[in-house]
Amino acid sequence: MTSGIDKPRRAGYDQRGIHVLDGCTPWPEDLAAQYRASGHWRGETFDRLLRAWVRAHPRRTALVCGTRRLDRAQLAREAERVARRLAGLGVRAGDRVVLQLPNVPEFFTVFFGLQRLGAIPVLALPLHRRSEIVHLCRLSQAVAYVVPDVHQGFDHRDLAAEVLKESPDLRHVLVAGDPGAHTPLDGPGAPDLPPAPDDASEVALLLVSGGTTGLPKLIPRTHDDYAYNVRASADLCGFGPGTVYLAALPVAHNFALGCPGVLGALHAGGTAVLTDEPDPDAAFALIEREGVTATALVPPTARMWTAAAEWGDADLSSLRLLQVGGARLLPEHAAQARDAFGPVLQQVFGMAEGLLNYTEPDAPEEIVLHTQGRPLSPDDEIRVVDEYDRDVPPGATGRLLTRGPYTLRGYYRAGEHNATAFTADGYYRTGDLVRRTPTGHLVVEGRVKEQINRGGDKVAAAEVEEQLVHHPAVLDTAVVPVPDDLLGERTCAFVVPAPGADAPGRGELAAFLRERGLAPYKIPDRVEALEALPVTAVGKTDKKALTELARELKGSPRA
Ligand code: OOB
Repeated sequence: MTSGIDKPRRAGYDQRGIHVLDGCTPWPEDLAAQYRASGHWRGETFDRLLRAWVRAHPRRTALVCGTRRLDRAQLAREAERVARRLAGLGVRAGDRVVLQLPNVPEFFTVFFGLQRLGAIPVLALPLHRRSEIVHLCRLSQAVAYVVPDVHQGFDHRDLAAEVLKESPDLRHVLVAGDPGAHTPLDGPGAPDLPPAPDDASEVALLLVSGGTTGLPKLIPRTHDDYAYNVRASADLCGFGPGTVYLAALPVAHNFALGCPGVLGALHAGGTAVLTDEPDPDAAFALIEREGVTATALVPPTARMWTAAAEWGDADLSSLRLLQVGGARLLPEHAAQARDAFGPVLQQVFGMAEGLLNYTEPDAPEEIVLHTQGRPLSPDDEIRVVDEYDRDVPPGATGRLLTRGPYTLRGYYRAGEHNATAFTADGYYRTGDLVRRTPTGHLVVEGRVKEQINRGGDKVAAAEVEEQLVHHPAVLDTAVVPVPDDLLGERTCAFVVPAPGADAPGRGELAAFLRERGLAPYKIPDRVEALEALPVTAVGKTDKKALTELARELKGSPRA
């Protein structure tokens, strides 16, 4: 199954002759030149960066996970071993590999192993299931899929067996742990490796977007742009050799990976502690034990930590930076966190697509409590516009458009979607409604995109709707957010039963969606039957009216 290994290939093409950047939109040359000239883009690949990090401090601890500790030299050696293993299986530069691992060291040995080969990790989230993974494998034409054996009671080997059947390009499933019927990640590999590709303008990784349409999109991040994302974030957050970063959010997500995240800690000469248990009991014990100095949370977890810190007696004095982002943090919750943890709070408004906004570590309290931060780069271009793309007056709320040195110019292989997701001059339409303060900080006021933000987990309404209409008793459906005290929002699905059918209840639809392989966090929290969906004057489903209705129904008994 390793056809074409020895075929000579042209630079930039994978072994099937597909251009690696096929479907990726490069930055215009003049802007690329500007980003290089200003030192944002330094021509360094992640493979080179890892080597530099090892040379600087080979014995310094890179990763801690439970009782396991890897220094930088060990991390690089393990990555090289994975690279040989994958090369032995025929994985080559430019190939895509879906990586679905939780917060364990193997995530990084595989990530850097792929970087060594010039192969491209597609970073699936641990909670993604058959529907998402098959889509990611097909869209990226992945040749391999890397999974844990069992994680949080879910057997990823069974999932992988199903994915294999439905993904024509997928040749290998590699398991970190007990491989079952698949290939072990550990094992013999190629005796030699080809030279590491060294073009930093190539794609280094593909991140999964929160999505607004039927299926998740892939976000190409180049070495140049993502290394800048990591370096500039680490600088702004004051990361250094003494940094001990606790990754309590999934490292497959941009926030914990590179904002500054684990990669930022490694870049700065620090250490990353990996955990899958963000609950305060487990996390506080780790903070004490490892002397954690920085971490990142979504708002619901931040609230749990705040409550626990107010009552508990854990020694959290090592903590210098508590980042909260991914969803709206109410000012009163921000104030409570500040009271519980001291002046260490930082708000982060970011997106896998690129643009990052941070409140500065020395920002006045007013800024930290009431804004979601300021763009990271002096070359981040921001526009706040109305529905016709006209700039709104200063300080008014409008739609956020952005372009810059680490914001994508197009989703991967998504020509049609890109035509509406970007302006003609390359601004990304974030779908967020913001207002800009006189200091240049942004306040997130809402969104125009049809996405539900379930405590940081993003649910594209259309993706759930497209699954629901497959149910024989569902004629039509619309999924909208409902406010929720803890998660900020939950999902409500309105369903119109098919003629003659009884409206299916939540339990039945949840089982149906699980069966169809949808990630568990996308399953509607609430289901309401309607005779017909309300429509707007132009005949489209009136989501505004439905969102209002969901709000009103909130207190009533659930279906
Ligand atoms: C982060 O990335 P994604 O790709 O999961 O989600 C991006 C979207 C934003 O467009 C916005 O709608 C929402 O999540 N969001 C926030 C927010 N941070 C993100 N909404 C309100 N307040 C905030 N602070 O979520 C992400 C990526 C990198 C760093 C941090 C978060």
